[in-house]
Amino acid sequence: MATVNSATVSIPLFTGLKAGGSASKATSTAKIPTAAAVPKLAVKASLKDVGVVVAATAASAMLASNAMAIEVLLGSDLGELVFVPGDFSVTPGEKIVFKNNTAYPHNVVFDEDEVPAGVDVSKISMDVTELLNAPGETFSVTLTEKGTYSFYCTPHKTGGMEGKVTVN
Ligand SMILES: [Cu+2]
Repeated sequence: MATVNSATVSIPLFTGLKAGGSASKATSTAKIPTAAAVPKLAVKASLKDVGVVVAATAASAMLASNAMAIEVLLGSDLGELVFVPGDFSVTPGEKIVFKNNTAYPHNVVFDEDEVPAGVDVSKISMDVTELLNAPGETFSVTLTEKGTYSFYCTPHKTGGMEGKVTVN
């Protein structure tokens, strides 16, 4: 079972929300009487929050329905040079699927100084000269040795594109 230590994928307690329908319904009923600039802004903000909740719920449902794999995005939806999530846990043998999202090319290389003793990073890393260039392109790896592993993206390491996975 995948666990994600990132706040972005936690499910807020938001009962009564049905994905899809509610948001569009809210739009059609959001007719604000004239000279109501401030309430209009408030409606916009709450609609935005609804969108975030729907996205978070979908992500969690996806992880829950696929207990033996976790997906890690390369590049955030906003184009930031990060792994999403950047710090997570898996069980031994669970598949980790790194997927190109934004701001590619990316790759995934494990740090030989920050893996459990005896792990050969060349067997779990992409070649440092190899890059994922296309949207949605993936690199999958399965870790069996318990412990903490650090990894990074070669082109963006200096920009801070680093991540950590704990196998437990
Ligand atoms: Cu990168």
